[in-house]
Amino acid sequence: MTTFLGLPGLSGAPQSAGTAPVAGTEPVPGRPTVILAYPKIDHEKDYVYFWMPFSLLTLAKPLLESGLVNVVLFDGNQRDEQAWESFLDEYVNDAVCIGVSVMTGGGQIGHALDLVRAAKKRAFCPPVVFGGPHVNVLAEQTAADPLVDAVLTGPGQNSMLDYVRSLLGRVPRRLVPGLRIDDGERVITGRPNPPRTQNLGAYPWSLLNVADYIRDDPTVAPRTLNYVSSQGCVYKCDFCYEKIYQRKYSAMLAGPLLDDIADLKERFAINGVKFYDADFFVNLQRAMAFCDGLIDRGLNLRWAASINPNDILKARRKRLPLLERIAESGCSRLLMGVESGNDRVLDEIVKKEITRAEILDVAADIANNGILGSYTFIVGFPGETEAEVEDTYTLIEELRGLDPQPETRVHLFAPYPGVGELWDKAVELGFEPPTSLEAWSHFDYYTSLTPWTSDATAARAREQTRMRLAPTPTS
Ligand code: B12
Repeated sequence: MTTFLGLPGLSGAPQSAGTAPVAGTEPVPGRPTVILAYPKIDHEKDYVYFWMPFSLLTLAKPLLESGLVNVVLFDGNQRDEQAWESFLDEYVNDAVCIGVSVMTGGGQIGHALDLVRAAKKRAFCPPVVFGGPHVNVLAEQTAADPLVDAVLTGPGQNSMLDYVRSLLGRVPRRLVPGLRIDDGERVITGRPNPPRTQNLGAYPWSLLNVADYIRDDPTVAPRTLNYVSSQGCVYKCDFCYEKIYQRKYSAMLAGPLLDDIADLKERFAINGVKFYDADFFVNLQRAMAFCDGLIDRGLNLRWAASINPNDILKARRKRLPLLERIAESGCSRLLMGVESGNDRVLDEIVKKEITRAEILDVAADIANNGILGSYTFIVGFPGETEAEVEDTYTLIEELRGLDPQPETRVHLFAPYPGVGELWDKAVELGFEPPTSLEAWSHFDYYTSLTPWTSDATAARAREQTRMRLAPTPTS
């Protein structure tokens, strides 16, 4: 039994996520309500974490700041279908719309459609608008689903408020960024919503019960909270969803980020932060300033984040003591997508802009600074040979010789919709993608094998995945 099944809300115990009236977000009488829903993700076996839905906190902020609407947030990872019914009882009649966030895979689309079906059974259901990573790659297909009234492509903090304004008759629909409405008879589109994001940080935490998201993370600290401080990525890895940001990158400055972290520490007594930025270290000056700030302010936190190996090489070229400062400031773990141990695959297929030798060098540097490296790999790329896969496993073996011994995680290549040449290649080689939103709801990255990936390959990848064990559930 994993921890998330034992959480309040899923066991039927009363709890407050999203419903308690809280400072700064109390509903103002007379204002319409925007319902934001983060559907449940069916976690892979033994994965005990889910985290605060920054996808929706990011949207909620400009909505609340506008003073136009009340916002309520439902997290399906915390609360079950029965709780959704009660939530609808309380809010749906005053709602101007329901905003739903979806990523591809993990069963989230299926759970999203279940939430919407329940809402549409009501005597009154406002328009349902979908957004999120899946929409950002398959907007047209998502908008065509009969349960979906509209989609908003791109950063929601730049579009959701205008969509709400359009529903309130204050903005014409053609001016809503990223809007697409397809009712089966006609299609209405808004203006483009560029991938540049911004407006991050100082989120309306009180829409959630933050305490419910604090985790005992053995690789970080006993009271760890997640955080997202940037969006986008500047690298070109060909399999990655982040390419939809067209290598545009927006990040909070170190000062406001430190203010936010200090505030969370003060309010919720956290002692660890796990950053879920695609790459926390794109801007090296920001990263160094963040580390300095943690030390100068005496925040005494442990933290973890993702890094691209090229960030470390770049820091060396600039003679910045990046890893030293990261370690000194309390970073306990760095997550790095290594992808392959073969130079042809790294160069031609992944476009990782790094060699096997450089990876080994960078990983040794991370270990020498006492930081736990957590390295992820992908096997089963289209066109990858057995010998090339073997190189990945020998690299894993070499990395395991480091002290502290790194975590290693081997993923099977899964084509992500619309991303890069690898998607086209996979389709060419016989991968049959789902053709509707409903069909995507059954798609699971961990079991949907590409035609050229054997069960033996999948079993070996599982066997070579070695992560520090998650804590035992206490309740
Ligand atoms: C945290 C996280 C998770 C958490 C879940 C989140 C949670 N709250 O518990 C966990 C760890 C469970 C998770 C799981 C998975 N994840 Co995940 N995850 C992330 C991560 C690292 C951060 C998400 C986040 O908070 N981002 C910050 C917010 C602000 O950005 P955002 O979500 O994109 O939201 C913006 C827009 O998309 C849009 N938007 C979002 N929702 C909505 C809703 C509306 C109405 C509107 C208008 C707009 C809108 O506006 C937002 C603000 O700009 C992202 C990568 C990343 N850095 O974003 C991957 C990512 C979302 N995950 C991804 C995937 C595929 C998965 C998995 C399904 C598979 C996998 N291999 O990891 C698994 C689930 C599998 C399983 N069975 O366990 C992909 C999604 C790709 C896609 N095409 O959908 C991403 C992008 C990673 C990647 N680079 O490939 N994930």
